[in-house]
Formats: sequence, C-alpha cells, structure tokens
Amino acid sequence: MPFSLPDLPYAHDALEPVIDSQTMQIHHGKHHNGYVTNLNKAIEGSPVSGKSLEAILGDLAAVPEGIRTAVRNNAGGHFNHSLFWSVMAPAGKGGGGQPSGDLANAITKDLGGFDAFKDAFSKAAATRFGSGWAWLCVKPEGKVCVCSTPNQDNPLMKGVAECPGKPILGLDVWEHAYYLKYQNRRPDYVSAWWGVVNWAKVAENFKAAKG
Ligand code: MN3
Repeated sequence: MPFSLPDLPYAHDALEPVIDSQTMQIHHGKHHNGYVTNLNKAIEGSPVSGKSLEAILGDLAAVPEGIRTAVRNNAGGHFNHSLFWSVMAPAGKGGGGQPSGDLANAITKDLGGFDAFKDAFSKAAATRFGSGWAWLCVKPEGKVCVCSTPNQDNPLMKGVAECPGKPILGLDVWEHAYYLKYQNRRPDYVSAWWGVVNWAKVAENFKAAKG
C-alpha cells in the first residue's frame, strides 16, 4: 500500500487537557486511518498511483474524474492530519509559546506581529462555516499568509484557498476534532490549542517551504 498512517509523535493523552485522549484515539486511529485506507483504495491501479501526496494535491486535474472527489477528500485528509499531528507537542514540552527567528520576523513583516497573526488565524478557524481547516501558509513569493479552507481541502490545491501556497501550520476545526471535550464551543478549543503549538516544528516547515 503506497500510503500509511503515521504514528503520533507523542502519546494519546500527551496533549491533555487541551485535547483529550479519547478524541486523539478516535481522530488518529479512526478518522485519519479512514482517509489513508480510502485514498489507497481510490488510487489503486490509477495513473496517480505512485505519485507523492503533494504532487497529487497540487494537480488534482491530473486525477481521473471518476476518482477525483475521493482523492481530493482522502489525500487532503491524509496530508492535513499528518501535518496537524506534527505541529503539536505537549504544553511546556515543545508546545506553546511563540515563534522565534526567521519565522517570527516573517510573521511580523507580513502579518503585523504575533498577536495580529493569532487574531487572524483564530478568526479564520472560528468563522470557517461547517467543517474545515485554518492555515498559516508560505506563498510562492515567500510571504506568510493566513486563510481557511472547507472540508479536507488545503492551500496546495489549485484555486481553493485565498492564500495558495505551502501550509506550515494547520488547525482542524471539524467537529470530530473537538466535540467530545468542547461540544459547540469551537472558539474555546481554538483558544486552548495555542498552548500545544510546536513552534520549532512550524519554523522547520517554514524553512523547508522557503527552499
Ligand atoms: Mn480531523
């Protein structure tokens, strides 16, 4: 099978109390695993079998029409969740705080500083109608930007995001990501989530995206 479920880089309960253990178990073991299984099923024997995830997402037009929606949803789901797990860490053990160095400078220059960025990102997450994601991206010309996308879409896909580019930080705002603990209080989930953001990893993603 070309794609497989990545292990979490921490225990299911490591992000408590921000994200509860049961949510992590279901989210990673059932939801993410489902995207991987369905992606592998959809692309089996197709011309995009063997391509990288980024290559598939960056050129959905090359995916045969009959499997395009399944590939969009499940390749998107696999990419988005793989990024999501990697940009979090237990609070105080890599999670929380603020970015530093080049990433902090870019956020200041392009987004008006960390507080302004945080407000814009939180607003993108809170106001995304229905299911979707909020993103911090690096645009092709190198600037950072904030946006959100519906469903399992992401800024690698052409024509779906206000800020197309390489996502370096993503927040899942599907109800399955927070409902057990926060019920309908998505803004509370978003606000608590800043405490587990792994800025060292986001900085690494920033560096890689800039090339
Ligand atoms: Mn999810």
